[in-house]
Amino acid sequence: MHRKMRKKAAVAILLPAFLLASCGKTGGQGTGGRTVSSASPAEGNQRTLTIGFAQVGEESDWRMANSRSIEETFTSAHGYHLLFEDAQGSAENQITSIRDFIQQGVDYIVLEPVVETGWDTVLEEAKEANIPVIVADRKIEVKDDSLYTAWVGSDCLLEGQKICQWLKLFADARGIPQTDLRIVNLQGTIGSTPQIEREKGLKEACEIYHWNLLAQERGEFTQAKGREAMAELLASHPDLNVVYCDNDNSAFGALETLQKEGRKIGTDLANGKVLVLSFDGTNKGLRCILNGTIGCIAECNPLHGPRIESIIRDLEEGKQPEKIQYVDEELFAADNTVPEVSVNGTSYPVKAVTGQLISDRGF
Ligand code: GZL
Repeated sequence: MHRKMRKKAAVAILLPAFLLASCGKTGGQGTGGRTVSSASPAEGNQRTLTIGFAQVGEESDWRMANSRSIEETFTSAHGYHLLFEDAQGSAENQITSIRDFIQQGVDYIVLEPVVETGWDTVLEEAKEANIPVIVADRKIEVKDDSLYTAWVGSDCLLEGQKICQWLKLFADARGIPQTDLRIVNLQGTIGSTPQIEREKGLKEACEIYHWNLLAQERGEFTQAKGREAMAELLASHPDLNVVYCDNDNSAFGALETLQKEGRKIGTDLANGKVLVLSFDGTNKGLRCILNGTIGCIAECNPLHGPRIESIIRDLEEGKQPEKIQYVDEELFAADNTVPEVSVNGTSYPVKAVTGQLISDRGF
């Protein structure tokens, strides 16, 4: 059964009748609204907090792990009533959900924005309703940054800079001239922070190392679009030898197409193999490094539930959380050909992927 259906079914079994009635209220037009945790008497003197969470969608393994982290954190046992809205990739749906949350008088709004722009008006409405907004994962661009209380997420520009440093050093180590790198980019959702910042990292490196960025196609962070985009790129640029994928799922799609078209995949560029690079570091992505089909992955950590809860707890205790909170992330490769990379004077170790490393990770 589809996850959303399964979750609704679970909610239908577990929720008292009065909450079932409210289930429909959390779903705006076309959004996958559901009440995930029912209100419950909070422990001690803590009041039950109602959290309105506007999620991007279900486009990738990363997103599913991110949603699980939110649902496992904001449970009724922890004193929360979580209203979970899945926007199915539409920022318009998220705006509708935020208005629903305001109408319901939630205690906090948590927004993981599809794209960076278009939030000023609806966040003004949340501010007028005195509802704090916490932004996570991707960033927002607003005229007045008092419209949100704090942001927590990844430095996607640093992710791009790290993986490009790895590529530069890897080519040097293998005796491949930098100008022999012929790169295509499978872009994530256009206008999203990871797409903007990972592209910036790539284009900076192309400028510095004189790489050839042959073309960019929209992979939309999904396996299906990654498959299609890779087919377009192979047709227009059969001489490509590096595929820079904005996330693991689009990389999985690219790998399917490359294999279907009979292209050799791996790190041996000197012998005509196509080198695939990616972001996220999901379990499946790391297994691709282990089997030699992805050369390097820059981690993008999705486990934001506890980080968001820490911000909320600070606010409940009258403390002011840090406004911008970046999470620390790793760089993964098959071996130690490149033992570390340096970005803006800071060194980052490269982690060689093993079966143990994969089984020890949380997503
Ligand atoms: C990154 C996150 C991106 C992931 C993708 O912060 O927003 O969206 O890299 C996900 O896997 O779909």
